[in-house]
Amino acid sequence: MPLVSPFETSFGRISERECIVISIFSEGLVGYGECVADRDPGYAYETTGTAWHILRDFLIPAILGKDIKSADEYQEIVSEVRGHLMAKASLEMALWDLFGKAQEKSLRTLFQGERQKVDVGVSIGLQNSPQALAKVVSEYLEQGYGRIKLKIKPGRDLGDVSIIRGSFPEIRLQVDANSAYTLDTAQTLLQLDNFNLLMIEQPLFEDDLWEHHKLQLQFHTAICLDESILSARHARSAIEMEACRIINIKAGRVGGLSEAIAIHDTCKERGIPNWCGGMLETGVGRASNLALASLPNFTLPADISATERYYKQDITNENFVLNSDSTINVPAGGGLGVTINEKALKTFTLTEAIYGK
Ligand code: OSB
Ligand code: MG
Repeated sequence: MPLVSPFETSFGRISERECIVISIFSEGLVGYGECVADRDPGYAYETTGTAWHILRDFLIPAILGKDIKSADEYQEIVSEVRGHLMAKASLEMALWDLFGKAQEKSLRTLFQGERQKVDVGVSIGLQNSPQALAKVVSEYLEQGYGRIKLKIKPGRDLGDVSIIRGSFPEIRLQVDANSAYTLDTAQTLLQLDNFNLLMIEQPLFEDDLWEHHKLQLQFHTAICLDESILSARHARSAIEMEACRIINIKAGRVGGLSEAIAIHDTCKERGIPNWCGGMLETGVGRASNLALASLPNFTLPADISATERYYKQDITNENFVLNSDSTINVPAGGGLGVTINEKALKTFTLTEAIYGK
């Protein structure tokens, strides 16, 4: 699916999003899921290719024809597959959609989410110059986004942030490095403490909890972990180690909505705020993110933007729009609360496979 504009991060540039859309057929209903893995292994090791392989050869055969009543039962069955959390999460999302549709309840209701609308922001990729970045930021502010996230990488950090902070002294601003620094190279980032940022997201490598602890000791600004947190256990370790003060949750990254909720609960008990991250999802994944972000400990603005920020044509009939208070409504219909635009889905489909008993 072509993005409205290319999205560039420290790990690469994406102009088109490639993803796997899951349909599970059961008892006359269809549940939809989206796999957040992209074509390239930039953000994480999983790709559409690895997810396709794991789904086809392991996860789908493990669940076909089985009577599965809960996400926990599903996770028990697929626990024989190590890792591949994005592949696992995509099937879990489709199961949740089915559970909700069968009970005629929204995912928000099933999760006991408290919000009907979610505070959101926009994540802005690296631009060609700080001037170009300032223009993009001002356009999103005009559209009504109340929180801006800038992507940074070595050489494109302090300069970009100081121009944006200088031009917009009052806005809620945060940065995301996607693991582009080491403890050594991150020393230049310490000057970010002067820019009143909400947080700095994932400065160091994903398996470096202890290094993040050392860096957090040097920073006044809160460190937020994204890539490092793959489970509630990781969240607990990171919190006990004081490796971060905020945790971003993406259901795809952690193996599914059930683990995402477990991380939320772990953080809530320990007074660590959460926010819902994004992976440039289609309307299917965005609906899932909104349901998750309705939970009470998601107290910081989500990376869930309006459909038009990502796609001219989405694969859902519903388009998500930004409210004037920088929120997006949580879908209220059964399951994910979205319907598929079959024609659009067909237009974008590269390959399709059907499995059944
Ligand atoms: O690190 O948060 C990230 C997009 C793709 C991969 C990783 C990230 C992102 C974003 C975009 O920041 C968030 C969105 O979907 O709006
Ligand atoms: Mg991130």
